[in-house]
Amino acid sequence: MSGHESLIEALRVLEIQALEAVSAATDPDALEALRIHFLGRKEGQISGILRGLGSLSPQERPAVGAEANRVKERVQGALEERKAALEAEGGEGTADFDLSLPGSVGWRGGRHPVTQVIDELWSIFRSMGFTRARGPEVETDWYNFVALNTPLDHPAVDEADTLYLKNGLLLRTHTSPVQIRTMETHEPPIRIIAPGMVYRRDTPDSSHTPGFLQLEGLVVDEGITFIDFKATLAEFARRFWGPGTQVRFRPSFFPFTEPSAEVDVKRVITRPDGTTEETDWVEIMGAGMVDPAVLDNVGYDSERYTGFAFGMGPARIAALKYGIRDIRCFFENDIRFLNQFAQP
Ligand code: 2U9
Repeated sequence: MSGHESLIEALRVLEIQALEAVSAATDPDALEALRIHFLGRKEGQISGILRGLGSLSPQERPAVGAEANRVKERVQGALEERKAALEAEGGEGTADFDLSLPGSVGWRGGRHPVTQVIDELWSIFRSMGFTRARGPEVETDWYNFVALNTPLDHPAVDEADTLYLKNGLLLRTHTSPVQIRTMETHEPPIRIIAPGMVYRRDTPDSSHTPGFLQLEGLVVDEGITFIDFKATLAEFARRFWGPGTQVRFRPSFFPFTEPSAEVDVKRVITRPDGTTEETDWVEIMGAGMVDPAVLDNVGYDSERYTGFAFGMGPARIAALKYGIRDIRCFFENDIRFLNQFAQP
């Protein structure tokens, strides 16, 4: 190998070493050290070869000079490119990483829309002095029907409407047995709400599911009147649906209340996108003054005590509140549906 060939060979080795070192460098100081090592005017390895050109013959000089310049430019270019890349990654002196921005929060799940409604109903009644009562979902004819003044030949007792178990027990068709059990074990004053699952032999459609949540309430004390009944439920309705909500009581019939009423509200729906719509009257609950026969059945003196009761379906309330036309949406657990009710 002649002198100029070995110099060209040395240049190519330096070129490979320099490019590898540049791409491995992780900070600007390291890049500057590499620049001095390879291209520095005094000590630089590549510059050193350029300086030695003088000892070559005039015929050899141009080829080595051209190669040295090519390697020098290539390494110079690689240093600049690497410097720019490090800065773009967020090196010192760049402003593309804003530490003051809030972090991104991962998906956390949230309470089911019907649970949100039950919590809201509960907090309104709690603020009015109610406590929460619970009882079994498997019940007897007595607690589910007879004690509630519903004779066993009443259509609701029929197997077409009620889910019976093999041993003569049944799945409660309302939470009213909870109120009977509470009265059996407590003296007045009674002021309770009973939320829970109830079961009916219904074919599912847009407003029925065979199992559903109910929230019932009961107030019993001396001197409870129809005024207490109307005022409590109207106040509840305005607390839930908004202060200007119109409320009306329509005569109705239930075996366990006398007189009985259905409570309607006229409200304004606010959709998630902020648009609003005024509705017709919609029914939000059934209610009435507790039938004296029911008080007698639990051993209360119905001459001394009076009371009122009410019942509602939280999923139905949630459907009205959110403008959902098919109640089954709440029970299919489609995450795309439920996510719309996620809270911040
Ligand atoms: C006792 C005495 C009386 C509870 C009542 C209703 C009227 C009623 C329905 C609302 C929608 C059931 O879920 S729903 O289908 N409920 O209309 N419930 S009065 O009356 C009682 C309860 C217990 C001891």
